[in-house]
Amino acid sequence: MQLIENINQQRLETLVDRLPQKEIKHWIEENTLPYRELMLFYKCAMMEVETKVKVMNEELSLKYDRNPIETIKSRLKSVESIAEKMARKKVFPTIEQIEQNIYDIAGIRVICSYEADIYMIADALLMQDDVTLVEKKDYIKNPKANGYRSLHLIIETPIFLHDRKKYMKVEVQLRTISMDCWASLEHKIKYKKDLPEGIAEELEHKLYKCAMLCRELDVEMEEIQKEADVYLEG
Ligand code: 0O2
Repeated sequence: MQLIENINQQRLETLVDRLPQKEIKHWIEENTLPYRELMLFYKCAMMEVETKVKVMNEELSLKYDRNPIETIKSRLKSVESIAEKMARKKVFPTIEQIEQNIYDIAGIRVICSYEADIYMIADALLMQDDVTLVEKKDYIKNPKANGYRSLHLIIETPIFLHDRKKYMKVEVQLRTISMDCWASLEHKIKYKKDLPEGIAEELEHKLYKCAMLCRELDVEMEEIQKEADVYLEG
């Protein structure tokens, strides 16, 4: 930190252009204490949001007699992944710049039963008066070219420290079981070494077809649930 603060802004800009991921990781390691404190704040924010989602699930499962949420997973972004993103986005290596530019350090993944549940949970979360929407990417209404579907929200929420309140950003990814299944497997396949060009394209095409099947499955299952609801309510 000291080292970075002693460098003037202009030098820093030239430096950061050349800063490879390895050096950013080294900077993080040299600034262990402020970095660890920042990570602790993100961990607290993650816990806050996870609790909010769990509370909603409890309440909604009583109301609808079924759990709209299947699983909640949370993770703090790894040092390697933060360093890679900082290098890619040319973020200056300071604690403030990390906070201002990297939005997905604290991440919650909410796996819902149906697509309708995703929007119900997202709306309910955004209605809470200590939650502010920073960014929304709806890859369900607008899937990515490879077939990836999920609703991504970046929200800001306060954490209450012993002497102050601090606002932190948390990424919330909401998806159905089949969207999650596809994304997990696609991630594993995609990051499995370099594939020859022709093969890579062929696999991408097959993965896209699987994404469409997952979409069909979501629609069908939701229809079946609706049919069952008619009998259960009646
Ligand atoms: P991890 O380990 O999950 O954190 P950028 O990261 O700069 O490209 P941004 O805005 O962060 O941009 O990206 P976006 O579109 O909001 O998506 C980021 C995260 O969504 C990824 O995190 C994945 O978790 C997930 N994601 C997005 N696209 C895909 C996809 O095509 N396939 C799969 N399997 N997951 C996807 P990270 O940062 O990659 O890693």
